[in-house]
Amino acid sequence: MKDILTAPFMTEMIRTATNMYAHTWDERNGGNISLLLDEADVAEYLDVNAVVRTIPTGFEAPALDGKYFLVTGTGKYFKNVQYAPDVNLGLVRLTDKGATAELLWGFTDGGKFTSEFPAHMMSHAARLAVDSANRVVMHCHPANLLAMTYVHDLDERAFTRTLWQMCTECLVVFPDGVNVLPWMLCGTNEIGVATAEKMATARLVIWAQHGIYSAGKDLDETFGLIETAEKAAKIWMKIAHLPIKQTLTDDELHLLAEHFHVSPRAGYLA
Ligand code: 2HA
Ligand code: ZN
Repeated sequence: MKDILTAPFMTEMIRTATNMYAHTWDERNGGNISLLLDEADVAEYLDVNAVVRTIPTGFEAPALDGKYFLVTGTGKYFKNVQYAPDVNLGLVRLTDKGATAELLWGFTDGGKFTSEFPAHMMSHAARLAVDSANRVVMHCHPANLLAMTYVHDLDERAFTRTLWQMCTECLVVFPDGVNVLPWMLCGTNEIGVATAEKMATARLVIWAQHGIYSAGKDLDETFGLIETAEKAAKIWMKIAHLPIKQTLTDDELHLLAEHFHVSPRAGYLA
């Protein structure tokens, strides 16, 4: 059996959490990440029949039955992940239609997965239904996107168009745009269901006055989605109160879409 701390999925998870903290997106215990793993990859490092303990999830997600996830722990700080991965991360397998998580590694202080586990797992199921390559769900609290939710219209088309107009790259990176949830109580199955519904049509879902969810095929891509949207939000927060002389026009956005072979969300450009 190889040392799990040398597994590429582990080293990338640790690097990503560390980098998210460095970006100031994950103060204190803010934020959470879940990464879908293949059984064959896990089996190189762990005896998949050796269940350390079982943890009830409080929800059902039949589509994820038998699936393995590396996930951040509840109450754990991203800044500490690199120093004690076995305490701050856990590797679980869902069983019982998703109602039970079997812990195979980690959470060695008796801890468990993030309080946002329902939103993560339901989002995985929603994204896998539209794209079988989806592996990652990521949540964090980037300041400029959060700030925008206080002063910008929360209409999804309007919010998306503003972000697209702030940097040339945005439309190319997230042509599906951003979906927006109004403020809701976090850590519940209800916000999980609502987030997953929004994930069916976009890989970025804003939680107003709280943060953002992102989904993608790997940790880099999922991180990059947030990074790009947050950069656009930062520019908007710098300029929104100034007299605007010019912006990216819809014609220019169409030109970008054609050149980079992406399909902007239907109805979002004139
Ligand atoms: O886990 O970010 O939304 C800490 C959070 C809750
Ligand atoms: Zn949060």
